[in-house]
Amino acid sequence: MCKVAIIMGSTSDLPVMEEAMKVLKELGVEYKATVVSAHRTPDRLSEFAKRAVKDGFKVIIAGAGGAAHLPGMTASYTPLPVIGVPIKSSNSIDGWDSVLSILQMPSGVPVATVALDGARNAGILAAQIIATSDSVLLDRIVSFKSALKSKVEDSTSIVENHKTK
Ligand code: RP5
Repeated sequence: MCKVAIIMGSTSDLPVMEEAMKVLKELGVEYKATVVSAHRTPDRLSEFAKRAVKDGFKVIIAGAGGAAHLPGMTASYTPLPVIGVPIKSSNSIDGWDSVLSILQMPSGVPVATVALDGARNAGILAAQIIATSDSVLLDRIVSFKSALKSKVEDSTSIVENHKTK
């Protein structure tokens, strides 16, 4: 059963949201992805969000651009944690509209908002949430973080030995 649902407002969001899929695959976490538009398919949104627990999901990643109401409205329907990905879309004013729409939720209805186009972090955060009750996945996350650390440590000599022209 897929524990992570990835929803996005439009197929045009896919190039950004694919980064969440890639990292979840890297970490061995199965996901189910689909398009749900808050404004254009509101019934589909409420149906999806209301049955998400029954469908076995543990966390939802929702990405949208412009007047991005998908993550917040999803969070209003479900007790599951929702991670919001603001997207710099074709109808966006530099992405700020999307960032603020997703970030500025009213008290009581949180959406864990990642950076603009930050779908990779959304995938990592979703995996970390699942890993709180999955020790095998937790070990994978520890290795993943350790690889990040090694990459930085291995790169320090580039700066330390750099000679300006
Ligand atoms: C939002 O409007 C979608 O999430 C997308 O980011 C943006 C543009 O959608 P399309 O016009 O490309 O379908 O609702």
